[in-house]
Amino acid sequence: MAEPIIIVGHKNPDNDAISAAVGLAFFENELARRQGRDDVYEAVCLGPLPPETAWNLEQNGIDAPRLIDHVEAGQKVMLVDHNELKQAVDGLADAEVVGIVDHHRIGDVATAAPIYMTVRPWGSTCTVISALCRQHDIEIPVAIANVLLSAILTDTVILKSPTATKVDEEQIAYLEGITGKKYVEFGQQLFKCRGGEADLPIEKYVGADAKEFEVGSTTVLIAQHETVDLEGAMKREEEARAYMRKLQEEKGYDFVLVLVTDILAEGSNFLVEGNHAVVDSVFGIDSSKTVWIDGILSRKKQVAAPILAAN
Ligand SMILES: [Mn+2]
Repeated sequence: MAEPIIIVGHKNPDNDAISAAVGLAFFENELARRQGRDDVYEAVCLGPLPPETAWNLEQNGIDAPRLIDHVEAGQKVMLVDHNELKQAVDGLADAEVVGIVDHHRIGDVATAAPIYMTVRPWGSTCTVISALCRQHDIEIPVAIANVLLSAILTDTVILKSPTATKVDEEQIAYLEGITGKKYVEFGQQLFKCRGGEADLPIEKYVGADAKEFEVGSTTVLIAQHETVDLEGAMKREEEARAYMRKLQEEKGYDFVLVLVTDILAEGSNFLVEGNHAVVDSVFGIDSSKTVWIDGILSRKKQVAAPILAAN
């Protein structure tokens, strides 16, 4: 048997990097069989499986891709979900890249020979792979459809991300038809695998996506914590507020606002520590305690902009 052509995603793999390797290996093996080629394709990975990937592969009876840390010189490789050397497997410069399937900007991987390259500006690499299967009339088995669907959902944050496109929606609908799954529910199950809320260090909860803004002569901090488990997130409200007060005192912020955004319910809880007069007048609320506002998803457009405009 020929030595396998390996299919590999980026370092520090996410669900899309691993699911795309599994999905593309299915597609390439099927295509080779139809075309009477004896090429064999093997999905591999460069790091541990994210919890949602481990769960989903197990549910579908698919073995985890083999873990590797480098490739030998001359090894034939297909890249998924990346095309930049600094994200790629060690040794790639001396290997032979024979294909790329991706949804990122074009980086710096150079090849000696012409290759197959399918790059689309869609929400996930698995969207591209689902489209490839359909284009080639390759019927997707339920297990592989679950794998592809999972990564479209995690990469597009269940279609809520600004990176989600019409094509992602179409492929989700197609894969729902095969798997019999409802995508919102499945997406929620996947995000819940991350466990997240209870284990997240509080400085990440508050600070992972925090930005300073100048409001008049003062500086404020506006942070956003996105979740699919609002109840779990709000169990940590007191801890979050204590950390917000600490930040406010240390940095001299006029106020610290944390939006706890439920991406499924499409709204946000407003948590304010410090001088809440500005937030109150802009949004017509009393933020001395937590207030929910429907429809608030974007810190930039719906929160920071009106607060800055009010001064
Ligand atoms: Mn991706």
